[in-house]
Amino acid sequence: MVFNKLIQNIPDLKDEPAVALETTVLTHGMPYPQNVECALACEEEIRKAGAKPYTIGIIDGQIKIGLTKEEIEKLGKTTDAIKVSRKDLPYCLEKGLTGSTTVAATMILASLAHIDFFATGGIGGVHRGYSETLDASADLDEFTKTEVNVICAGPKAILDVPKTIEYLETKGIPVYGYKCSSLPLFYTATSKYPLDLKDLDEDAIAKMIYIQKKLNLHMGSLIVNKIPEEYSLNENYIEQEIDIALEMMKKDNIHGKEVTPYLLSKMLELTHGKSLESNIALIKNNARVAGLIAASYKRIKD
Ligand code: PSU
Ligand code: MN
Repeated sequence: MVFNKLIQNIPDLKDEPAVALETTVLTHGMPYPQNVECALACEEEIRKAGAKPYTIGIIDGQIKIGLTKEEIEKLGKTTDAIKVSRKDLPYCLEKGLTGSTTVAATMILASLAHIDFFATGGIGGVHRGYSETLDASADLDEFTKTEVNVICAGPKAILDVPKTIEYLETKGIPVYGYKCSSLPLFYTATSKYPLDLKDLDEDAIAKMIYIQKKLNLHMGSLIVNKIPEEYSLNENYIEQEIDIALEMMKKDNIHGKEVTPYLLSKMLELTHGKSLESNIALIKNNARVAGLIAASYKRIKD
């Protein structure tokens, strides 16, 4: 039947120190060619840390766990890949389309391959103006449904950070601070938001994730890793630019799945590429830490 064909290429990676990477950041989060360079550099960081990278996407309706270099290059160049989140997966697969997967969709596909770790830049969260728009990313709820542990640089400052934190708390999603005691805010390394689960190294996090599994918590976790100090941007400066981007978004009447890509590209323009430089540095750093945690986890399990 058709469905078996869809999943026949999904490997079983439960015994490997595997780390997944998403592709929406490749197609909708960064311009070409920096997007492709960044994707390949992340794979290399994971390898150097002693783990194995698997970049995930959908090519012509086929789920790919571990895109080849050529496929990454092709996806990074194309302008017609659709942004695939949880709700879009069946549509993209049935129609035979090419799609890049968001954090939520990548978690779902990674878990089919029994990949426990996944590195990205920033996850989606509760957007500013939530009380009017009800816009909160499907990424957040995914942690309550899918057992994958996501390493990121904290919620992006374009979001409503206190509401995003409260949401994670409400849903009981662990937020582990990798060598940090305050919540990193994507472009900035520190913040006024203290972490409960703080100052942890890769071995401590790997052990906690192992316990999470043994307790049958049936959920994912968020591991927050701060942007390298030299790429950290000034918080007031970023805030100022975000306000401008949000104003433009209102004027341009942007809604739904367009919101995040729109804001990311406006931030790139407004910061004259500085946000991109920081974005690349932090993703690579997350890939490295994800590799360290995956390698440590494998040692604990064995
Ligand atoms: N944050 C970034 N870069 C990105 C994204 C988020 O800094 O590219 C992407 C991720 O793929 C994330 C998605 O899963 O945006 C969230 O989109 P939405 O808010 O529409 O759920
Ligand atoms: Mn949204």
